[in-house]
Amino acid sequence: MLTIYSDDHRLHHGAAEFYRGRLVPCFEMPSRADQVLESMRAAGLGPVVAPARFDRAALVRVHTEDYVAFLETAWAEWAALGETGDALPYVWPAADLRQDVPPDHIDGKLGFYSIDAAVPITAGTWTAIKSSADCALTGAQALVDGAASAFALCRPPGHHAGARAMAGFCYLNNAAIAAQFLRDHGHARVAVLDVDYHHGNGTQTIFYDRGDVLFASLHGDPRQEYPFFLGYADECGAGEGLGANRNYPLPWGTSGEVYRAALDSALADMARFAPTSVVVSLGVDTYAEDPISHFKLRAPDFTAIGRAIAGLGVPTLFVMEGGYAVAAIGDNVTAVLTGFAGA
Ligand code: SP5
Ligand code: ZN
Repeated sequence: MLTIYSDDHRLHHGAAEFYRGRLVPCFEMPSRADQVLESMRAAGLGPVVAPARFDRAALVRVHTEDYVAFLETAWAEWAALGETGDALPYVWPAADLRQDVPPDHIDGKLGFYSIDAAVPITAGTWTAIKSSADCALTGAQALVDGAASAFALCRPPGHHAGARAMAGFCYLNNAAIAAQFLRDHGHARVAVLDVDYHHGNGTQTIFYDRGDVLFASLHGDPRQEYPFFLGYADECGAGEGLGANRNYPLPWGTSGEVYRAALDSALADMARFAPTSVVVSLGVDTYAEDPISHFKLRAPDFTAIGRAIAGLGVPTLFVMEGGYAVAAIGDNVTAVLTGFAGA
């Protein structure tokens, strides 16, 4: 399987995120991607190539023009204040406030264009997130060119990012950008399967009213788990997208066995949709030892996930999302991909 990877991810290294009243070190760190790359190479899963460069037209197919412009210039505007540490938001246009006027000042913009405070912007963030999106686009291009599968080793991840909002370590929604690219290049129906531990709120909202992109997600129940305010089972899509959104919230403590039963249901939804290609938002933060999550999956469960996805028999792009047990992240990702390739 072709892997697409760029060293540019190392240019994004946030110092801290806000959690329970304190700034805590970021769980989303460069060593994550390094570990995945090392395991992929050790497993001999196929060639690793650098991404091609795509222009911003592919980004603004799913993100708003003003949001992409914000991401491009945020660090420069922050640094112009004399700040040298990471840019972080501190005020948001929540209920009762104006949500229709983007502010001019960077402090206002950071809140206007975000959902939470787990999205540090550093000097190298734009370069890293652009390269991460290019990895996903290069993988999508490989499918357009006839590949049966590809793995975009994206970092930073993307599935919490909405059309005009960063959140949960995510800035550009790599999976959504890739899915839209597939739609724009001959794929009539694209299914996005999100197996990250957290609900892919960004991907859901981007495609919620569309019938040409199915979104199916298994994740920690939002009653208990981030992002809390989306990801319930009764969110089924709207308008032409009615029926093309499927959420499988699962409780803390979910075992591999229970997880696989839910996955089979999600895969059945996808099979009925008859996709021409599949994008998998591949998070392995469902792992039993993950430091911020509460499912109980182990390596054999990851192999089984890959094998089950292969059962769809459709060209498939894997896009890296979360997974914070750094020592195991590479082996867990490799287990999914070898399970898929060996099926
Ligand atoms: C892509 C992805 O997986 N994003 C996850 C974002 C989760 N953000 C909230 C995490 C809360 C951190 N909890 C720390 C618990 C330490 N014991
Ligand atoms: Zn996650």
